Amino acid sequence: MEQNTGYNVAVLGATGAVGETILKLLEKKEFPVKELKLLSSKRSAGKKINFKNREITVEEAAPDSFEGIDIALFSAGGSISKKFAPEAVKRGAVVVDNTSAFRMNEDVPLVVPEVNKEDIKNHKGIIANPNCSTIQMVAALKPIRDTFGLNRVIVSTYQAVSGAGAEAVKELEAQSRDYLDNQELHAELLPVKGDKKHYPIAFNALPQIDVFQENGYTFEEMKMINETKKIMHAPALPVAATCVRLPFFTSHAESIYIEVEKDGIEIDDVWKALENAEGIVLQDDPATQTYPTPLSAEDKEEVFVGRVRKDPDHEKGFHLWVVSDNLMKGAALNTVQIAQALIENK
Ligand code: NAP
Ligand code: 3JM
Repeated sequence: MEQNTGYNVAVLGATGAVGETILKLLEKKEFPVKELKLLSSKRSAGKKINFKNREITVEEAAPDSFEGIDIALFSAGGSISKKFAPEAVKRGAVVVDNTSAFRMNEDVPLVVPEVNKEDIKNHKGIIANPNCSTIQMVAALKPIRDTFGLNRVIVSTYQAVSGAGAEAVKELEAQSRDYLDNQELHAELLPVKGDKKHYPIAFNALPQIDVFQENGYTFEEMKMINETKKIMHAPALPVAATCVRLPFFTSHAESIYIEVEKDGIEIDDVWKALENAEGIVLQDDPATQTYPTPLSAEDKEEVFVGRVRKDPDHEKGFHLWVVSDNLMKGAALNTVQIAQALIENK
């Protein structure tokens, strides 16, 4: 049923992996939607999607699609955001953008509500949602930094294929079947659509997510590095990243090495800081083999932390294992939480 009160909401990229999850969450969280507009490319225009027992027809995105829209949730890729965000803002909408298009712009807040919700109020029409791998990492680092200070971060990621979109999920499915049937593998998409070479992801590990930069890091790695500093308001924090794609469908896992500022910190202290933190669930008990995995985190809203260990050689060094559903907290949930915070501020 249509509501009379609430906000006119547009979802750009509504037929994609992130867009579909956004729709599920708007419904589950009872986001106050008055009118809902579902936008995609020409390919999916005309498709019908169910929202709150109502069929909504997907429309091809155009500048005028944003007429009368209060909140626009974008997840259709960076170039599409660059094209449509100014059009939406011009028409009075606030855009929550899931792409890397505006994240590092000075006048665009980059927000993980548990970490820097207060930055939302500085927006000038666009609020950026960070990269999936960044979100779960800063959510786990925030309580540690607040309690003990933070001197260094080194992360290696183990990322699910759904982070590369619905087509990448299909590629892994097809290659897995072909591999088990002793057939030739067809790699047409991963590691990066449009890059020169493609490698099979099935039964493999690809140390390239997004395109290479001049410094030898990939763009995904540089997103983690630069976004972490921006969200945590810590421009001088040393951060290094290695991002790897693995053949599972959902949830990113991260092995994170940190050095804290304070002396004399023990594992118990880190556990305590994490246990009380918003959005974090500690799953850490070697005696019972308790730790999070990509499968155990699937469809969950929280960021799960386990395997907290003290570095054998560095008194202030710790190692953590952090897992979260990349389409939930990593993308759609964080977007919806930003939209919720936005309407709370009003
Ligand atoms: P996806 O499954 O490939 O879906 C892409 C969506 O964008 C589809 O709805 C598609 O519509 C739409 N689209 C494509 N070209 C368009 C165009 N020219 N005009 C309007 N709509 C267009 O990808 P995804 O995994 O959902 O990711 C979408 C984007 O979200 C990514 O490109 C990335 O920038 C961002 N993302 C962010 C995070 C994060 O960590 N914050 C994570 C994943 C993705 P059709 O059905 O018509 O093709
Ligand atoms: C996650 O613009 C594009 O082609 C999308 C690339 C992309 C991004 C991005 O840079 O926006 C794919 C998957 C992300 C992201 O969240 O950074």
